[in-house]
Amino acid sequence: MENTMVLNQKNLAAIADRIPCPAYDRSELTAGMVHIGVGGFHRAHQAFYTDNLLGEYGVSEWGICGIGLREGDRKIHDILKNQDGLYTLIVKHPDGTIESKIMGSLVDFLLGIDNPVAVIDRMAHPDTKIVSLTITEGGYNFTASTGEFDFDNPDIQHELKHPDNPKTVYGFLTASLKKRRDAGLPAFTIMSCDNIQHNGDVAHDMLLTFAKRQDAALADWIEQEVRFPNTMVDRITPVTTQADIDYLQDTHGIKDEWPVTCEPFIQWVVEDKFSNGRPEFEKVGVQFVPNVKPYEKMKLRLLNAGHSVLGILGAIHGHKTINACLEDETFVTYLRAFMDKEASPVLDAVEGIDLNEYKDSLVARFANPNIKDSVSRICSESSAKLPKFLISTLEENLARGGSIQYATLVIATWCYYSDKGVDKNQQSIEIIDAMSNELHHASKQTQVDPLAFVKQESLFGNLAQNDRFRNLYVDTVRKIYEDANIKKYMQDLI
Ligand code: CS2
Repeated sequence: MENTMVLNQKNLAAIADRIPCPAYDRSELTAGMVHIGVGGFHRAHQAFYTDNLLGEYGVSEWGICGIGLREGDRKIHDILKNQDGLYTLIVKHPDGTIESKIMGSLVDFLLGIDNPVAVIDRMAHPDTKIVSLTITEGGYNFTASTGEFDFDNPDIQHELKHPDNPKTVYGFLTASLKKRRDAGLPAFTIMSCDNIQHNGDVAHDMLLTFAKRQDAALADWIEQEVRFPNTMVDRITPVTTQADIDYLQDTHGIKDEWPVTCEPFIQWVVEDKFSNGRPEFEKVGVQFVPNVKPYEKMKLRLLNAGHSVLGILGAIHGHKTINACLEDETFVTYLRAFMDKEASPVLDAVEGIDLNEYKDSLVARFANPNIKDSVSRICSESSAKLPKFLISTLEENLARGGSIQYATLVIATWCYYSDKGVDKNQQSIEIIDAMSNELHHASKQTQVDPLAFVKQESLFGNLAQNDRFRNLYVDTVRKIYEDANIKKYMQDLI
């Protein structure tokens, strides 16, 4: 398309002739929310709901200031700065329809590594009423099997000694809350939007553990003043590809350096407990409930675990995307068997939700051929995901004498995956995991000690000591090491 327009505030009026743009006055917005961890998911989810709210109800005090705490956040920071916080959300429907819209809810972006004081000041600003988080499962700094806060983390050690020069989310939260307390300002709400069961409770427990060690009086104030709602968040948001960037340029003549793509489905269930007010998100479809826990568990143990089942088995089989797995009858049947026979029996009933319909909808969402969610995204950081999504289901089934075979095949395959880094056709697999060295080292011992991988207690607790599990696991991992034709073993179980 001729006459490409760079996405920024100056060009917005002209871009609005091409695709829908924010019609509200962005110059009026203040940042009632500060969000740490502006990845694709935040931009497809909370920032999307916020954009809808700002557009439909003109509530100018609920803009979002993005915060990045890691060097890895610099790229998104620089791009969003150049684009005045604007970006395109590209919603891809299963029938091939694509809806693109410019989002305007991000009003500023700060980098903690460049200017920690600016970040603290922004969080301590009277306008800030909520600090929300998508810092990933690994960002909460606890040991997966025990849930204990990890004080050995050198950044945490640094923050304990230098509270004015924070590095992690915990140091920034305590520094800014201290400033608010000292200035007589109300506390903000801390709203976790990560895929962790009881994410608000976890954020509370971890922050309080840290704060007690850093400043006991402050910890008391936090305990009394800060609310930590649990939330269940959901929208499949694949990694943005060059093809998505080109699509915008070719189809609409818009140059956006980092658009976000996602599925049409979206859900957000939030506990209605806030320290200092909240946006009326219920007006744009957010569900506020007294207790979010059954929803979270259902989502993590079916959607996220289902993803991991497909991702790990699919990676070794050689499928590149989740929808490719769903085009393969063996994978569809296996996924459904895992959900019906292992995940569902240990779920609590969720009022108003028919579990069968929910599972059908997941299968349909995974099959969306336009989403092309990569298996490598799903498998990334499995060491932070599987303990919560899959291993907990397995442990609960062991305790009740339930089926464990579907999850065990996934764990044995994960061992092979971590060891070999190739699929069954010897094609290499890119492993993205903060624990990849440890995983590789442990899995490499499998030939000498078949239980070596599951003896990693930080991930598996004492699973390796359970007779029923160990017998099945040893048998399964041996077979996979003899012949990595994973589909054969899947078919044996369905
Ligand atoms: C995925 C999630 O890799 C993963 O953990 O299951 O990113 C998933 O796409 C989102 O939680 C959907 O809400």
